[in-house]
Amino acid sequence: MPEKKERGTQMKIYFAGSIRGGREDRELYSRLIAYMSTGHRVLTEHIGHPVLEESGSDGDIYRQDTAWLRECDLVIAECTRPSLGVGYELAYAERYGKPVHILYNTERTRLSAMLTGNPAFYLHPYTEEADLFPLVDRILGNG
Ligand code: 6K6
Repeated sequence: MPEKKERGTQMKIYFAGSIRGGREDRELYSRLIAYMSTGHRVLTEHIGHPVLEESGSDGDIYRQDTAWLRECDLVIAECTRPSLGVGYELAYAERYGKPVHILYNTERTRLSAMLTGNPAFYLHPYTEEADLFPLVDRILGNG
């Protein structure tokens, strides 16, 4: 993972990634969250944790995550691994006027037309993980 330059205003980032949709990309989420956390605050840093504790009820999770979605400055979602929860979060963020950035590996997924066809979303197709870090810098205004 490249070292990140610290510059600009600290933002509150809601990072979205699959949980019950499948944890295959968990380590990628973790690397992205670590990278974004230098200089910014990731509200959902647990998305990259190796073991997720089921500490509260599903209602608690919904209330906390929707509160963070209303509070955040922007949403960055890694959507290669399809997840109903992430899809819901993207629509929720759109409803609250939040900028939504969608990262997806075009060699591993054909993203839903409900995302690629939505002009409100910023789409960021990629094929190499290394390309993600400069991409994230551009999204966050660091590069
Ligand atoms: C532990 C094990 C399974 O679930 C947990 C705790 N669950 C969650 N904690 C926090 N956020 C969650 C949880 N489950 C889903 N989310 C939110 O939905 C996250 O913000 C993810 O971006 C998204 C994942 O949705 P699914 O449908 O893949 O679970």
